[in-house]
Amino acid sequence: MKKITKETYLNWYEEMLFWRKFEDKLAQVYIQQKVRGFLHLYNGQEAILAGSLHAMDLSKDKMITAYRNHVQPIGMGVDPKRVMAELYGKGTGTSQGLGGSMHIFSKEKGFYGGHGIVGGQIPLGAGMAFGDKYNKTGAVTLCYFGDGAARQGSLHETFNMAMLWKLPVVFCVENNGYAMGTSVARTANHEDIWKLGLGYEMPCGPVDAMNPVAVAEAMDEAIERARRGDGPTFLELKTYRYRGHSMSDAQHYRTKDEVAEYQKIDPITQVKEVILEKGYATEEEIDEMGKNVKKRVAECEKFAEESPFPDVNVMYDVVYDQEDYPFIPHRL
Ligand SMILES: Cc1ncc(C[n+]2csc(CCOP(=O)(O)OP(=O)(O)O)c2C)c(N)n1
Ligand SMILES: [Mg+2]
Repeated sequence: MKKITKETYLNWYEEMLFWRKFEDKLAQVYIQQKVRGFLHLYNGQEAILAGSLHAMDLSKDKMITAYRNHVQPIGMGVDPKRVMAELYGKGTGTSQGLGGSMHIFSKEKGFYGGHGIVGGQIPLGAGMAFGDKYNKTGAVTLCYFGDGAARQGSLHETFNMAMLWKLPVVFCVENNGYAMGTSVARTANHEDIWKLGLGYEMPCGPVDAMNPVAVAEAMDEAIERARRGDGPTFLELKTYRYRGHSMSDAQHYRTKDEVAEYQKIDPITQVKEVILEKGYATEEEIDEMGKNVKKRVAECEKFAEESPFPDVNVMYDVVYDQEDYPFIPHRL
């Protein structure tokens, strides 16, 4: 694995803080109704992305995930201003403002969405890996989904075929304890989701996903396995989301104390503690990083605010269009 150095820790700290503050800003502008529709935030789960990016080869590896998808494309190199603009529904957004929160996408940077159908991305991720195996690109796909999605039948069909064909994919369940408001304990006979891999003899196991080092190590082993042609791995990334399922979640299913317990092992705080302990930076330098993050978020907000909405005709460029289709004329 690439060494985890002082630079790694400093980068992790600043980037995780940026993702956190970017999402906090989204929550704020959502309440002001500048961002509409659904909004699912990633606060608390940032170590998953930080650890994964460390282990990936960003020149070719790919990522696909569910609807909690604003910060992953940023991590993979998409301009955060364009992600914020997409959420505002602006023409400068990653999908010209037509996709919105759940549908960030960038083929150029290897980020394949952004999927609102729970578990829909599991077979799609395997399909991407099939393409890479077929075309011998050497790329690996990281396919993320929630604990709720892990109970979909499509997971089992996909696991079976991915193992049969030894596809270069890492299946990652982000177990944050709840599927909307339903706890893992209430949905299955056992809570060790990683054990679903055993039935397919797929290498699998649990990972402390509040810690980017643990994620990077597990991910590195899984990616290397996939890259050398030995097939998929199933990782249960044990994490926690501080905010509700979406902005409309009243969170009656858990206590504030439970959230506070997890905040004690917050990934950003854990990284900050290592930085201070090892003398990688002083408190003042850390404050400076915080200020820089604030500035970066403000730039994204300004860009999104000032961008124009897409021209109304744009929406007809992305729907099926056939001259003799028997509908009323749909060109404006
Ligand atoms: C096929 C399908 N069924 C139901 C829904 C409604 N739904 C959206 S998210 C969700 C829960 C998913 O749980 P999990 O994957 O753990 O996600 P989390 O709440 O942690 O984001 C459900 C049932 C959906 N979007 N798609
Ligand atoms: Mg969940």
